[in-house]
Amino acid sequence: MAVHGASDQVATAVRELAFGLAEMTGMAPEITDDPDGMDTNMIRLVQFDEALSLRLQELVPRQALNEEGYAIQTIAENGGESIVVAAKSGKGVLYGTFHLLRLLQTGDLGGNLNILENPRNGLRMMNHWDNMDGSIERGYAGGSIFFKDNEFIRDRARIRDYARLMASIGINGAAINNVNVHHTETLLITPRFLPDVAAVAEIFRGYGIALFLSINYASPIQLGALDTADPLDPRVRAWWREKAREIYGFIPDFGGFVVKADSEHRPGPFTYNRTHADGSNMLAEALEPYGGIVVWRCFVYNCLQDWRDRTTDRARAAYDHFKPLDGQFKKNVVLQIKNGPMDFQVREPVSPLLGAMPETNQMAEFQITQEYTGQQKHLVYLVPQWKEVLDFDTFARGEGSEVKKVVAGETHPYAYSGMAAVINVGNDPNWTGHTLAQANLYGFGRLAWNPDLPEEAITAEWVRLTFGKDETIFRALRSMLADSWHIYESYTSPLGIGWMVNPGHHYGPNVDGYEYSVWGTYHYADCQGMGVNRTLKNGTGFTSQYAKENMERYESLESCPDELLLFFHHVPYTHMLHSGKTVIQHIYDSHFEGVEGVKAFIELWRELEGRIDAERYEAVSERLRIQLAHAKEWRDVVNSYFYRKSGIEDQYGRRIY
Ligand code: BDP
Repeated sequence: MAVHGASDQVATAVRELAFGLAEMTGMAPEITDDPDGMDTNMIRLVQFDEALSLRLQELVPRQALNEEGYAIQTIAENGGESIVVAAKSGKGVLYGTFHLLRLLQTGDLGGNLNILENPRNGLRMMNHWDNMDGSIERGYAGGSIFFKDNEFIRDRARIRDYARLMASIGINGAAINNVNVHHTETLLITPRFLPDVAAVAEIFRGYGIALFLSINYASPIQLGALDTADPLDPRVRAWWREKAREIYGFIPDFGGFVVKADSEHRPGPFTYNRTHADGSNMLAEALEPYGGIVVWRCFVYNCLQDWRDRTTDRARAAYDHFKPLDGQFKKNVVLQIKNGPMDFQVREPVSPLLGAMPETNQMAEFQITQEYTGQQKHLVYLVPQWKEVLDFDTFARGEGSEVKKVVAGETHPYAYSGMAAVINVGNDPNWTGHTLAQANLYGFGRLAWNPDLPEEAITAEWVRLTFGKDETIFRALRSMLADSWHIYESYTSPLGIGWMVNPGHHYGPNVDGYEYSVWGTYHYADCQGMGVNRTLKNGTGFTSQYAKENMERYESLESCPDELLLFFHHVPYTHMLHSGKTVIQHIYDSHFEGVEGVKAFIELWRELEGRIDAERYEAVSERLRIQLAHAKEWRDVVNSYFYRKSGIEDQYGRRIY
C-alpha cells in the first residue's frame, strides 16, 4: 500500500485499510509513502496536492471531484495493476477507502474499477438524543455510548468504533446530546465538560465527523450570567460571542449548535417577542468567525393547544412559523425540518415547508430510531419511506423539484443543506437492539450520500456486508425488509391517521390515547366516520401550504391518495376508496393482513436457520415472536374499536374481538 497525503483522515484511511485487509486476508499489508515507487499490484491512497507527481495527478479527472468526493481506479503500472483511491481531501480518501473495503468484503472487486463518487448532500448528520445520565430519549438499543451518570464515559473505544461506523457510510456531522437540553447538558458548553467534548471531537476528527452540541437557548440565564436570553439584548449577544470563542479554543473545528427552541416546553425567542430568525441569527453571528453553523429545528408548535378552530391545526405549525421569515436568516443558519408536518408517524404527507423557502437554507430531518415505528421490536425498514419522501415533488420551482433536490441545495442554491437523522444506536453489543434495524442506519447514510440509490441496491449492500453472499439469505431478507413498513402500517394505523398509541412512550395500541389531549393529534372518529378535515374549503386549510399541484391533489376527495385520505379528510366509514373498498372494510382487512404478513416474516426467517450464526438467528427470531404477539394485539384493539364505533359488520364475517 502506498500513501500520499498527511491529513488526519488519510492516516485513518491507512489504518482502516490495513486493518480491513489483515482481517480479510490474514496478512498485514506493507505500507510505503513513496507514491511513485516501482512496486506492482499496489493500493495507492492519494490526496491531491502540489507535491504530487504529474503521473498521479493525471490519473483521475480531478475537476470532477468535489471536496468530499473520490475516485477509485484500476491502473496499469510497472507491468502489473494497481488500484488508486484519490481525492482532494483526507475525508474523500477515507470515504473512498471504505468504498474499497466494501467491494473487497462483498467480493465485487473484479474487473477494471472506474468509480467516481461525490456526495449529493453537504450535511450528512446524526442527531443523538442522549442524556448525560446515560439514558437516550426514544432509544431502544441500550444506554448512551457517550455518557453515564452525568459524566463522559472514559473508555472511548466504543466511540471510536462508532466514528468508524459513521464514516464508513459517509456521515460527516454528529450532535452528541439530546435536543431537549436539561440542566447537566447545559453545562456541556462550559469548561466543566469542554475538555471531554474536545476528546470526543478529536476522535471524530480522524473520521471526518464534525461534532455538534444541542444547546439550551436559555443558557445565559441557566449558567447564571444574565437575567435574560433576549436575542436582541447586546449583553446576550456578547455572552454568546464569548461562549463561541471559548468553545473554539477547545475545539477548533467545532461544527456548531443544534437548537430546539419554543417547542415542547423548551425556551426560545418567543419569550421575548422575538422571531426565530432573531434567535438563530444571534447564535449564527457568534459562530460565524469560526466557520460554525446553527442547525435550527422547525419542530415548533404549541403543545398545549386544544384544537377548536381552524387556525391551530398542529400540521400547519412549522410552515406558519417559518415561511414568513424566508430571507431573514443568516447564511450560516440552516433550518432542519422533519420529513412530515407532524412527528415521524408511520405515514404522513411530506412537510410543505420543504422547498418553500428559496432564500433560507434547509435540511430534512428523519428518524432512524423507531419511536412510532415499532421501537426496534418490530421489523420496519424505513428506506422505502425515506425514498418516498426524497422523491416527492414539491413543485417549489415547477415540476422536478423533488425533496432530494431541495435538500441537496439544487432547487434553490443553499449555502448549507442536507439530511439529518435521529439515530437508533445505543450500547447494546449489536448497536441497534434489533439486528435488522442496522439496515436503517446503513440505509440512511447511503441515502444521505446519494438519494438516488435504489432501495434494492442499498438492501443488497447491507445484507452482503452483514451476512455474506448467500443468495438464500439475500432473497429472504430482501423480501422481509421491502414489505416491512407497509406491514407495520397495516396492523397499526390506517390511511394516514397517526398516534393511536399509548401516550408518553408511544408503543402499543391505544386508539383514543391522544384523542382528548391537548397535543393536537386527533382522528375524530365518531359513529359516522373519521379523519381530520385539513382542506381549504371547510377544514383547517393545511392543504393550502402546498404548491398548487399538490394542494389540488390533496384537497379533492377524488385525487387524494388512499394512504393519506384520513390525514386530509373526514369521511364516513362507508366512503369508497380508490382500492374499491370502504374505509371500514379497509381497516378490517389491513389489520388482518398485517398479522399474516408478520407470520410470513417468521416463515421466511425460519428458512435461514443454520445459514446465519445461532446468536443472531435466535435474537431476530425472538423479536419476530414479540412482533407477532403485539401485531395481534394491535389488530384486535383497532378493529374492535372501529367495529363498535361504526356498528358495521366485517364483510367476511371474521370474528372481531
Ligand atoms: C418527538 C419525541 C420527543 C422529541 C421530539 C422532538 O416524542 O421525544 O423530543 O419529537 O423531535 O417525536 O423534539
